[in-house]
Amino acid sequence: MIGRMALTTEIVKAKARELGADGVGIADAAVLNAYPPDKAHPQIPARISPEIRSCVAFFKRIPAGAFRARDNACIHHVDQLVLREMDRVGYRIARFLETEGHWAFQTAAQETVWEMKNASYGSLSTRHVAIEAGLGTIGLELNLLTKEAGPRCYTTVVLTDAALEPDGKLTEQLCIGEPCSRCLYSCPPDAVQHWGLDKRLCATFAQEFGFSTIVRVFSAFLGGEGDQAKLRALAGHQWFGIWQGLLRVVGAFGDCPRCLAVCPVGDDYNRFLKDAQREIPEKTDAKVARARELLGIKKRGEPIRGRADGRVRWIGEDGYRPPARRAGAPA
Ligand code: B12
Ligand code: SF4
Ligand code: SF4
Repeated sequence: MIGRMALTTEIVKAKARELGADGVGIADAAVLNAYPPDKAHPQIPARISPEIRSCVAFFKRIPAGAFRARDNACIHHVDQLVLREMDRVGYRIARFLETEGHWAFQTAAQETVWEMKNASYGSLSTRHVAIEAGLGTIGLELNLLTKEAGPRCYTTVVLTDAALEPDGKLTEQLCIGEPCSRCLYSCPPDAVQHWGLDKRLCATFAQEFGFSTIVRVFSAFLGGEGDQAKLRALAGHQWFGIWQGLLRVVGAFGDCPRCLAVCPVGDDYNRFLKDAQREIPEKTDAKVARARELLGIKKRGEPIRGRADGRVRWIGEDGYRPPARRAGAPA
C-alpha cells in the first residue's frame, strides 16, 4: 500500500486557493501567543485552545467595482456576500484538514467577546494573524493592506493542531504612510489617527445602525414621558435602519466604504478605481494641515503612539519603498 503523503504548507495553501481563498498564509501559533496585538487583552490562539499549533489565514477580496457605486447599499450587500463566501471557504479548509487527519475549525470572523475591551475585540484579531502569516501589513488607518487588494478584503483564520511550516511575516511596509494620508482625508467623521483610529467615531459611520444606535434609540423610547413622547421617539429613521439591519445586516455593519475605496495600495486600485477615486470630496484644509503635522512628526523622528511598544512589527520594520524599488521587482 502506498503511504499517505505528509501534509505540507504547500498542499494546504494550494487547497485553500482551490477552495476560493484569494490569498493564504500560515502563521505559527507559538509566535501569535508570544506577540498579542494588545498585551492588556491578549487575543491569542492559546485562549481558544492551547493545542493549536498552526493558523491558516486567508482573505477574500471585495470586488473593486462595488466602490464605484454611488449607493452604499450595493457595497453593504457585496460585503455580506464576501463574508458568507469567506466563511464557506474556511469551513471547507477545516474539513480538508480533518480528512487529512488533523482537527481544525475556523474562528467566528465577525463576533466580539463581551469580556474583552468593552466587547470591541474578537477572540483573535484576524488582521494581526493575517499579517503574521505574511498576507500584508497594517495601514495608517489600521486596516490590513494586501498587495493584491489593498484594504479591500475580509480575512479569517482556520485553527489546527497540524504543525505546518509558517510563512513568516513581511518586513516591508505596504502602506505609503504620512505622505499619502488619503484614508485620513476621506474619513467622514475624521477618525483616522497616526497609525491609530478613534473607534467610537469610526463606528458612527461604519455601524450607523449598530449596537450603540440601538441602545440610544431604545433609551429615548423608554425615557419618553407619556404616550405622545413615546410615539415621537418611535418616528425616527433609526428604527427603519435597525429593521434593515436585522433583515439584511445592511447598515449594521461594514457601512462606510471610504478608507477602503481611496487607498492606492493593491493591484485592483490601478485597474479598477484610480480614475473614479482620484478626487476625495471629504478632503478639507484642516485635514491637509493634520496630515502635514503627522509628516513633520515622522520626519523629526518624534515618538508616535501607534508605533510604540513594538507595534511597528505589524506596520513593517523596513519602512515603505515603492513597489518598483522592492526586492525582486522587475528591472
Ligand atoms: C470590532 C471591529 C471593528 C470596530 C473596531 C475596529 C478595530 N480597529 O478594532 C469598528 C466598528 C470601528 C470596525 C470598523 C471597521 N471594520 Co472591523 N472589525 C472588528 C472586529 C470584529 C474585531 C477587531 C479587533 O479585535 N481588534 C483588535 C485590536 C487589537 O486591533 P486594532 O485596534 O486594529 O490594533 C491596533 C491598535 O489598537 C493598536 N493598539 C493596541 N493596543 C493599543 C494600546 C495603545 C495605548 C495604543 C496607542 C494603541 C494600541 O495596535 C494595534 C496595531 O498594531 C474584526 C474581526 C476580528 N476578529 O479581528 C473586524 C475587522 C477588523 N473589521 C474589518 C472591516 C472591513 C472594517 C471596516 C472597513 C468596515 C466598514 N467599512 O465599515 C471598518 C474599518 C475601520 C478601520 N479603519 O479599522 C475587517 C478588516 C479587513 C481589513 N482589510 O483590514 C475585519 C478583520 C473583519 C474581517 N473578518 O475581515 N471594526
Ligand atoms: S470605515 Fe469610514 S469612518 Fe471608519 S475609518 Fe474608514 S473611512 Fe473612517
Ligand atoms: S490611503 Fe495611503 S496612508 Fe491610508 S492606508 Fe492606504 S496607503 Fe496608507
